[in-house]
Amino acid sequence: MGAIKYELIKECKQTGARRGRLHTPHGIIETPIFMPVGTQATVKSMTPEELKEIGSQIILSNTYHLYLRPGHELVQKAGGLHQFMNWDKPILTDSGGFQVFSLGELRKIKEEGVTFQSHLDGSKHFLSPEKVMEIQNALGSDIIMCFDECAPYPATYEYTRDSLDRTIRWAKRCKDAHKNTENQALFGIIQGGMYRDLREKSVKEMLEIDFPGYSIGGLSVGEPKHLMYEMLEYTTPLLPKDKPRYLMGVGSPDALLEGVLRGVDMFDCVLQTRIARNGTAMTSGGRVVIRNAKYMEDFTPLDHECDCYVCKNYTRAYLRHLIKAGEILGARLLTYHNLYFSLNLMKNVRLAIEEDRLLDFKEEFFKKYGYC
Ligand code: PRF
Ligand code: ZN
Repeated sequence: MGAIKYELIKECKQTGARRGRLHTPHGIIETPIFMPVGTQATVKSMTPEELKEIGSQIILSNTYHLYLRPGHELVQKAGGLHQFMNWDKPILTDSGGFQVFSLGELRKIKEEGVTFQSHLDGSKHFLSPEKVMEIQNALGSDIIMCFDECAPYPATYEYTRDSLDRTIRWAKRCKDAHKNTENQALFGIIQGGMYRDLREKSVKEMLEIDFPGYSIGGLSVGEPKHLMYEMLEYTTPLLPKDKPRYLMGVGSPDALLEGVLRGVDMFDCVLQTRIARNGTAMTSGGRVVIRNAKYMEDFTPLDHECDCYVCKNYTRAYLRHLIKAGEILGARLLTYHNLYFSLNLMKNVRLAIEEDRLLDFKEEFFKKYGYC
C-alpha cells in the first residue's frame, strides 16, 4: 500500500497548477501547501498549538541537525520526533544532503558517503545513504528524503553530470536501505543543475527507481529567478500526475505562486521565520521593514488585509518598538504573522485553482505585493 497516497482533485484549466490531497499516517494535507521549517525540532518561537491555530498542516525538520544534536537515538527513545516535540500532524525531514554540502571546506565526498566536520564542535562524522535512512527511520517522520548532492551554482556540465550520477546511485541505495515503507514515504530528489538534458536524465532515472513522491532540488542556489522558473517549467511536466512534487527550499511569496503555476504541490522556506527575527514582515502590500523610522508613530495594523492574531491586536509602532528593543515578543509576533501570511496565501491559491481563476489571482497579488 505505502505510507502516503496523493489524490489529484483538480487540474487548473489555465496553468499547470494542481489541487490535491496528500494522505499521510498523521493526517491529510490539502495541496498546494507551504511547510513551515522547524530545523531543530521547533519552528523557531512557535508552539505546536500556535502552528495549528494558523493552519499549518505539515512541518519540515532536518536530519543533519537532529543527528548532531540531540542525536536520533535520543529522539527515538522519546518515542519519535512527533512525540518528542509534541506535534501530531505530518512531518517531513530533509536528508542532510543540502546541509552537509553547504559546509564547503569542512566536507569530503566519496562514493560511499560524505565525511564532514560538525558546525557545532568540529567533531568528525560520516553520512551515507544507509546512515541517512537509519536516522530518518529513527526520527519517524512521515515523509523522508534521499541523500543527494545539491550541485552549487554555477557548476560545470561535467561536475553536475558526475554529481547527478552519484545522486542516482545513492537514491537506489536509499530505497534498498529504507525498510519502514508502510509508515514513511521516501521521496526521490531530482537534480541536474541548470542543464536540461541532466534534469531530464534525473527524472527518467528516479522514475525508474520508483518513489511515492518526487522532490525538485538544486534550485534557488543563487541562479537568476527566470532560470529557476525555466528549469521548473521543463521538469514538472516530466513527472507523473499521480505523485506529489516538492520544490525544496523555495517559498518566497512570489516563488510560491510561480511554483504552483508550474505544477508544484509542496514548498518549504526559512525566509518567513528568518526575516521575522530581524524585523521584516511579508504583507499584502509587500515587505515591511518594521525598524524603519516611518513606522514610529504608525498605530495601524501590520497588514490591514490580514486577520491574524498579531494584526488584530498590535500596531506597527508597538512591533517596531519590540524589535528595536530586542524583545523576544517582537520576533515571536512577526514570525506568527509571516507564517500566517504564507499559509493564508496558499489557502487562497487552493481556492483560486478550485474556481479556475488562478491567473487572475496571481495578477491581483503581484499588483499589490510588487514583483521581487
Ligand atoms: N537537496 C536537499 N535539500 C534541499 C535542497 C536540495 O537540493 C535545496 C535546494 N534549494 C534545499 N534543500 N536534500
Ligand atoms: Zn497578520
